[in-house]
Amino acid sequence: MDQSARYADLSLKEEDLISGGNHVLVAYTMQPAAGYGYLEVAAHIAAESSTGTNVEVCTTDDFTKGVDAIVYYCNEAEGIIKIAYPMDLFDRNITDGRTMIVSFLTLCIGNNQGMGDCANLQMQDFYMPPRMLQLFDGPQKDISDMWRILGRPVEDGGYIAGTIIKPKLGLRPEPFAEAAYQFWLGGDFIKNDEPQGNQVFCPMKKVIPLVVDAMKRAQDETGQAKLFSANITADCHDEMIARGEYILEQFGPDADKCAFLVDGYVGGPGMVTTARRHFAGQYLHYHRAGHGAVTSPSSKRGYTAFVLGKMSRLQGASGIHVGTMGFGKMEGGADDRIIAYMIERDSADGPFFHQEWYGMKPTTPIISGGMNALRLPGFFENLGHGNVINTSGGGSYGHIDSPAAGATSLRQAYDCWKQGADPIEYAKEHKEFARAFESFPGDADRIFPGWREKLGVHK
Ligand code: CAP
Ligand code: MG
Repeated sequence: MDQSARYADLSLKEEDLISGGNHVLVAYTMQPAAGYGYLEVAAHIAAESSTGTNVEVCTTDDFTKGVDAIVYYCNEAEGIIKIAYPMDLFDRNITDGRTMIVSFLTLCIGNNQGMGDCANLQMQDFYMPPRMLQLFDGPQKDISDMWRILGRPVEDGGYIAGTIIKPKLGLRPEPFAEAAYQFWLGGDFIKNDEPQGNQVFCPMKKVIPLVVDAMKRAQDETGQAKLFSANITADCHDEMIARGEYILEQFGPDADKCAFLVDGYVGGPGMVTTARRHFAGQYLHYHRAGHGAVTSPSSKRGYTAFVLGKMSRLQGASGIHVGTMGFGKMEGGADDRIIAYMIERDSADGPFFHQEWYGMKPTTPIISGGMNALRLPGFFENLGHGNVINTSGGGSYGHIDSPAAGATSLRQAYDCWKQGADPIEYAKEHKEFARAFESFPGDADRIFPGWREKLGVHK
């Protein structure tokens, strides 16, 4: 049934919808199934995503039609449609009137993901009007809180050298804590790897006290504050609360130095908001493991990594993994810097919509995945700054001297870029950075051809 007469109005102007302030705008790539018209399917998507279904129903009244989602842009040649969703469609808390990402998802990326007349549909960008922004939690803590703890300027405080305890799983409490201590002798920030929690061979109630002790010893030895990001991911709300409360109790006077990690993609919005609201005083670290199922460039459904990042700021993530923009091991490219700019700036352009954030705190770009000291200078050059948290697991524990040397090499990579120095010349004066070349010879050969001769390394 062609519903375009009701659910499409291509005369609507985007600037009018934005100035009206009553609509969430969404841009999708869309391909209809064979045998269906482009506008027909777009209109059906708007119907299924708001007030309709695949047929007219007798219960629809005039008020209902007033909250129809409307296709206002539909370009088959580009494969792009844009839909305006009236703000009132979205669910609001009975507790405090605020809105929720799960409602945005269940409408805008819900039934429309499995319609028989639609071959694929992927959200590329969305625009939140000012009033809707006010109804999201947004971040409570941000990178400035980390810079403050590290004794740095709270603006432009610079690069936070981090790692992930590796191997991903398999360490028992004592070697786990030792790995943390060894990195903290050179680095700032350590996270649980995304699957680490309360495995039987590394119970949380055994390993966390040892991590706290390792942090204290590293702080005493270096005279520097250290940071940890503890994973509280769990299916059950009560379990998450129990984990978080236990961890805070163990960190005691250093509890402000402990962020909480949530595997936000697999855990979902409920889990993210549980952490955001119950532990509002902790930096909320959003790990996105699994997101590639929908965000991979090979996917034509769901939403993009850009959309995931933008949603995480609304949910209140203090920081989210944004990929390595082609410089690390995961999928992505240099243009992914647009994700970082959208979550860290107060005014930014997405692929389809400009977004003003009206002072909502920024979400830190967290850079992770195959990174090491050799790959970082190019990364910083592409992004244009180093106000990020970088977690280099292999890049730290794979350094041939020590995890601390690995950490120092990461920090030196930032310093090298910041100075605008030539990495080879810089390596001649900085041992740990130089030894990163020997630690990761494949990367060194690819990024710095001829490095052996220039650095006098002959084996
Ligand atoms: C990186 C990592 C990160 C992913 C996250 C891992 O380890 O800990 O979870 O890279 O990817 O488990 O692979 P390495 P993203 O530093 O040893 O690669 O940040 O793109 O979500
Ligand atoms: Mg990991």
